[in-house]
Amino acid sequence: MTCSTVKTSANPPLAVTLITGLLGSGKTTLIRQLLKQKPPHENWALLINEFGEMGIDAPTLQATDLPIFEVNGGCICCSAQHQLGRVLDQINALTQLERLIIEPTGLGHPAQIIDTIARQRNHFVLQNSLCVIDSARFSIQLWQKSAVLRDLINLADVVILNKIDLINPAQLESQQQFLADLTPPKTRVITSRFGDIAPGLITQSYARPPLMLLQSRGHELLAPGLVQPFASELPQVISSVMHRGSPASIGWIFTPHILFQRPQLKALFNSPPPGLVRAKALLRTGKEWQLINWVNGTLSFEDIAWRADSRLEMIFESPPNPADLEKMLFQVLQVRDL
Ligand SMILES: Nc1nc2c(ncn2[C@@H]2O[C@H](COP(=O)(O)OP(=O)(O)OP(=O)(O)O)[C@@H](O)[C@H]2O)c(=O)[nH]1
Ligand SMILES: [Mg+2]
Repeated sequence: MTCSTVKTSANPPLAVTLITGLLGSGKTTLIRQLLKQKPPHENWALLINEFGEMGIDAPTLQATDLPIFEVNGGCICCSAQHQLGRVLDQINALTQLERLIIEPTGLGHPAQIIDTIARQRNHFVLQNSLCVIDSARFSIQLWQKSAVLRDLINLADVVILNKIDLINPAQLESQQQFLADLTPPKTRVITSRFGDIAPGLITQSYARPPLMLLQSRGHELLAPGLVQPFASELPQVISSVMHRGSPASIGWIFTPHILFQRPQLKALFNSPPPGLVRAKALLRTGKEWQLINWVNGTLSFEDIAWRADSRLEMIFESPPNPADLEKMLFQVLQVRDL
């Protein structure tokens, strides 16, 4: 698509769809499905926010002919909030857009994002917010333990129980019942496999309760200096960055000469490094590249049209020891010709 950079004040506010959910719940997968449903005459933009520095999600969406704005290395609800304002200004300068889809990090607190959009009410209007739940991980215990999850669900217009292929009908029924009993009642609770929701959901607007009591204090703001490059001992590393907070993230970008061996990768994630909560990567595993996801103990590989470099991002409960991780990674990679 082409978007000119001249805009008149007559344009109505741009409809925003916010896609929230805990780490690895299936937000990017849902966006890929939504893009398949996009009417050809409509122009959308994507704003993808990742906690880690490396930027794994945006390249997986880049095959689509859309403007994609990335904010990496922090959450747009807190540490990267100024970047959210700056990116919204850039998006506002584009004309002919009909929708903006925002994926915040799986660690983010959406209230601040909603507030930022509300402050720009002349330019943006939050049409709907969808919270994606990993039904294989959802439980009353998780609900009781995670104030962030409670807030995500409370703030959402639509709750999507995703990954229902991984649970049995009795578990699904009890989760649906639990969500149906919430106060105030959710307008819509739907189910999905790999984000396969019915078309049209994101064109609907929903009435929101005027006041909501949030329970999470959000997460810490990033102190300056918390995110820093570190000296990698691995071959062909272009960049290696660590965020020493809690949660913590660590990531590497390698030249395309590095080949990652699938059996060794599987072995690594079979006994994952202690405290690992999420990993994702775009890696050269043969002639081709693959998107690799590790969520909740499950490792998956998916072919992807990416050739630029190999990049790996891991999120930990607290800062890991980079040297220990690099020892593990050294067993997995080989230097090869292109
Ligand atoms: N079995 C199953 N796996 C799913 C489903 N939806 C998504 N996944 C997988 O879950 C993993 C994480 O999906 P993503 O879409 O990257 O999740 P995310 O919420 O964007 O992750 P973050 O951005 O890291 O928070 C991927 O391996 C997906 O293929 C589903 O309905 N069933
Ligand atoms: Mg994602």
